[in-house]
Amino acid sequence: MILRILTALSIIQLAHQTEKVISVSQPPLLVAENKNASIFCSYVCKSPETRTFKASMLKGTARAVEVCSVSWNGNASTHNDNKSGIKCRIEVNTTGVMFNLYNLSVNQTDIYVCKIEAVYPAPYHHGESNGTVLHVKEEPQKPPQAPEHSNAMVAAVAVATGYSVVATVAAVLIYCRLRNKKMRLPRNDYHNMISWQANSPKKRNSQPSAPARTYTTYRFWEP
Ligand SMILES: *[C@@H]1O[C@H](CO)[C@@H](O)[C@H](O)[C@H]1NC(C)=O
Ligand SMILES: *[C@@H]1O[C@H](CO)[C@@H](O)[C@H](O)[C@H]1NC(C)=O
Ligand SMILES: *[C@@H]1O[C@H](CO)[C@@H](O)[C@H](O)[C@H]1NC(C)=O
Ligand SMILES: *[C@@H]1O[C@H](CO)[C@@H](O)[C@H](O)[C@H]1NC(C)=O
Ligand SMILES: *[C@@H]1O[C@H](CO)[C@@H](O)[C@H](O)[C@H]1NC(C)=O
Ligand SMILES: *[C@@H]1O[C@H](CO)[C@@H](O)[C@H](O)[C@H]1NC(C)=O
Ligand SMILES: CC(=O)N[C@H]1CO[C@H](CO)[C@@H](O)[C@@H]1O
Repeated sequence: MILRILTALSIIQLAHQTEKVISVSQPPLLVAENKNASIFCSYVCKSPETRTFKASMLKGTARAVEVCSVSWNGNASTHNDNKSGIKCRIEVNTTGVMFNLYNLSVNQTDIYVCKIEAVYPAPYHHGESNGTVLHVKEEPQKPPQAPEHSNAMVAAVAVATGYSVVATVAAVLIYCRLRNKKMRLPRNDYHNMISWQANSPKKRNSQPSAPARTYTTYRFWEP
């Protein structure tokens, strides 16, 4: 009985050890402001006899899609790509692996997990990190549209200003004309005029509101 427990314990310890031969870490969150992103995965391998490594980038919570991978043995490396449609370039150095992802689209926002494997010689080990949540943002508005937009704003403001000036002048003119007629007007009409005057400044102050902002959604060209 005791022997069995000890054996079980040692198996658990062994499993724990093999799990920790390669530890991988990467940033938990990354925001891609344009269509490119670079995820650096650092790793520690406690098996110095390992000659051949493989590093892969897995996409999704199920870690089922391999975006790209690289195998290296000393100075030589082979690179596999395009399994997910994401363009990928990989750089390896002694501390980790840099995955450069290109031409990402918003709907490729997902979790991206680094997996490092000690392929040769045996025993085989592997390590996976908790992954990077990559948030691909929509590309900002194209710069050439900005001046056009502000020109339109300036024009609208100018028109509004001109309109209110004209309205003011017209109101003053009408007021003067009515004042000249005042003596001849019955009292009722005078009251009407006063109430019209009281409404007038409100009218002038309510400028036409600025034109609604036009959001131009950036769309990728369909192939
Ligand atoms: C994304 O990377 C590609 C390839 O290096 C480059 O040509 C492009 O200019 C980059 N785009 C941005 C927005 O940085
Ligand atoms: C790797 O280095 C060895 C010598 O250390 C050399 O013979 C071999 O050609 C190199 N391979 C590459 C792909 O550079
Ligand atoms: C490996 O690359 C990363 C990312 O470019 C860099 O931060 C790190 O300093 C590099 N390490 C070495 C040993 O060159
Ligand atoms: C993701 O977006 C691209 C264009 O932005 C589109 O071509 C593609 O079909 C979309 N994929 C999915 C799964 O929605
Ligand atoms: C990864 O997640 C596990 C459980 O969610 C946690 O215990 C561990 O600390 C995490 N590792 C890193 C490097 O954040
Ligand atoms: C970028 O991705 C879009 C779809 O997401 C595709 O239509 C386009 O051809 C790609 N551009 C390049 C340079 O690969
Ligand atoms: C989607 C796609 O283009 N897949 C190609 C990736 O590259 C391999 C060869 O390495 C092709 O066989 C696939 O068709």
